[in-house]
Amino acid sequence: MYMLHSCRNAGLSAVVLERGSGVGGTWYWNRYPGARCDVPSLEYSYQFSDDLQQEWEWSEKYATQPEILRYAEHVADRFDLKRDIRFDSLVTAITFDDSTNVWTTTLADGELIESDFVVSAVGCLSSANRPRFAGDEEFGGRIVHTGEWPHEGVDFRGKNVAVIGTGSSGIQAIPIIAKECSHLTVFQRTASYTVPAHNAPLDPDYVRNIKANYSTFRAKNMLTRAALGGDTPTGTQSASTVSDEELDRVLSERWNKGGLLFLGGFNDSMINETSNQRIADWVRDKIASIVTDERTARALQPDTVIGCKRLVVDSGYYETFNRDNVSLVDIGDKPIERFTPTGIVVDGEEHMVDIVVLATGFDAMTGSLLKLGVIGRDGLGLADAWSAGPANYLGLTVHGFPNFFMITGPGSPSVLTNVLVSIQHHVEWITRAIEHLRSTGQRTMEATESAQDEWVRHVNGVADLTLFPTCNSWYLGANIPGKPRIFMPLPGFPDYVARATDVERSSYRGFAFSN
Ligand code: NA7
Repeated sequence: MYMLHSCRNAGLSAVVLERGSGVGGTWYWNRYPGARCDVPSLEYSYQFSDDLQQEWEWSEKYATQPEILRYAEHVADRFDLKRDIRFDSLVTAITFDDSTNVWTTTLADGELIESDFVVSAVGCLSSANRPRFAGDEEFGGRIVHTGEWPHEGVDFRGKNVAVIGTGSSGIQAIPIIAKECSHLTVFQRTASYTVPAHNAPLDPDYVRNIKANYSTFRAKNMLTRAALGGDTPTGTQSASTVSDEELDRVLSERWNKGGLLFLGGFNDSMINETSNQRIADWVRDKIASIVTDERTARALQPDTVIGCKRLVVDSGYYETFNRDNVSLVDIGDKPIERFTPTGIVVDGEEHMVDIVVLATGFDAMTGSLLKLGVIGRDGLGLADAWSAGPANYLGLTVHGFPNFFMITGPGSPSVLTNVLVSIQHHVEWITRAIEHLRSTGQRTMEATESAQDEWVRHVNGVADLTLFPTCNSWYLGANIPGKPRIFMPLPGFPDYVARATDVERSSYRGFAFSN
């Protein structure tokens, strides 16, 4: 939506093609109970219009999916965006013509649309991962995926429910479903670390204060590693050297405050194994102190690096396992054997189930991009170009694909940041690049192979300085069988912005232009 607005401001004619029937992207599809943003509302919002950020009133510290969807609707209406958004428009191919330098986009109904530029805004977590299980076609109940939730909702009353998956979506949905259903069985392959949200209605004085200084607040956030939480600076100590008392003091303070900045209590949580281990031990103890059944508590204690998979922010997750109508089935060592017409079998035991909720995540970062069927110069397919992983330059462009841009693509900080801030940065960078082409009378720009190779080395080099590559996360593509194992996002927002700005100021070093 911001790309469209920005194109209009630059005097370009643009059309948005959207497979959904409404705006909102991730907030349009993920309507499962408990769906909520893990970035505070006053930060997870557009900042391109001061009028917009002054007039919109968020009700809670962390906004729910319906509230964010209402916000997206409001933005679309306020800036009259819908007249250039074509809903229910599934893109099946995007092909570059080398002789005319024109892109042709094909829709599922066969319609062809020509353009000079294509900008992908398909999102990082938008291609649902729907694993198949033996016998699932014989299952007599209902199977729903959190990322493709039915618009009319799901009635759990009186039902035996299974949730498969304990990432952010499962962890948000589980406490709500547990309160409504007859019995909930949680099938957990890997335990996640989650910290409480301590969500609450927003204090009007706090909101007034932020709104009075919104640009300073935004600017401070942009200077942090994750473009998030500038008012809560990262600690200056190493967790590896502080006393047990100091460790407990810092982590308790962060835990009681709640949210993703928990790991920012120390300056080396994600780069120092000892530090990470001490923080993880502290959280494991916390889990044991909340969950009353010892066996369940042990199963809920993760043994991986904390923060390696995206930290989750919850409301009453661990407490939910103290309910009589909730049970945990650990499928880490003994996977689901099969579905039957009436349930799910693990280790020879059938768990009776009426509704299965797949909270099994997404083919992250590249899934939706590759589904676009992009064919670049010389007939090169994006899927072929990326057979060994998503090689690109600045996370914005790909060698062999002139005038094709990605918003929050792999190779950029994207999912490691407040993504609204990353989106804004990319939209503005892309708009200026197009304006540069027009003002210099050139037709196309394309990343050179050497600039791209160097960028790939840079992204890998930064990731290797951290503990991120140590577990089977979706950042690495490890959740999708057969996907190349490459750390896709680039940690560190300010350094990234500096590099992207530097490229721009050098008249686009690393790009080749043609007329
Ligand atoms: P995630 O974080 O990818 O979580 C998916 C969960 O589903 C995770 O626990 C997976 O276990 C589990 N999973 C995936 N496939 C299977 C199969 N085949 N069998 C059993 N369990 C499986 O997705 P979410 O939707 O929760 O969150 C995605 C992001 O959205 C989140 O980080 C926020 O940024 C918003 P695994 O860990 O792979 O062993």
